[in-house]
Amino acid sequence: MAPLPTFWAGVLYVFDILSFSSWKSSLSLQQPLLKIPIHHQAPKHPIFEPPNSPENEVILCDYSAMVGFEFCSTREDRSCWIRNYDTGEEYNISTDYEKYAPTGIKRHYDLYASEMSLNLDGVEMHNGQVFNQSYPGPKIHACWGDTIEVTVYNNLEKNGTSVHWHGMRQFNTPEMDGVNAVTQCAIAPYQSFTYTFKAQQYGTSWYHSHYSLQVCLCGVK
Ligand SMILES: [Cu+2]
Repeated sequence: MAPLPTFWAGVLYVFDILSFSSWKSSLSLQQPLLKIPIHHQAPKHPIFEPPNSPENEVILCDYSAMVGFEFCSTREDRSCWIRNYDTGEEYNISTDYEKYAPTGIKRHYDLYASEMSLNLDGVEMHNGQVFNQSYPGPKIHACWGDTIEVTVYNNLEKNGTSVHWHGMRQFNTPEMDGVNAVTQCAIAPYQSFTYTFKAQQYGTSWYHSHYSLQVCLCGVK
């Protein structure tokens, strides 16, 4: 069997964005979780520091749409996420997230699929496929219950593409599952498609192209 012809990199992780050299400036807007300084946050807004993360890698959540709810998670104990102290209602580690999730905010990201030279294992590959000129691609952060909106621009010269958000159930949004030929047509070269779905499940997962052998074009969310 022929080796994979190309590698795609990108990731939809729920954390930070790595440095992308020349792409850095244009992508800095893609850090919606970092743009508000902590000391400006009302205490009721959850502030989550991912384990072992750099000091500035802090995720700020916004549940202001949920009147009466306050943050009940602490650095030492994440079993409770948010709580309405008047009604006792909670979103916590025991909540069935297949059915219930908080209401957060919308977070937008842009992914640009393109080709570049990659040397991942000592062999130069001239037609590597990457997201945002980076391997792996940018992390995508969101808080539980946020709406994630990602516009994928296909700048691949000769390939269609689509992006699958691994680990997301896509309940009520099956058309956003990113499986070309099943839930959507491939995004044609130099066309774009915007995926919109709710972060119903929390945790860390990855995103990847679902077009033929492009599965290695991936990232973390
Ligand atoms: Cu997958």
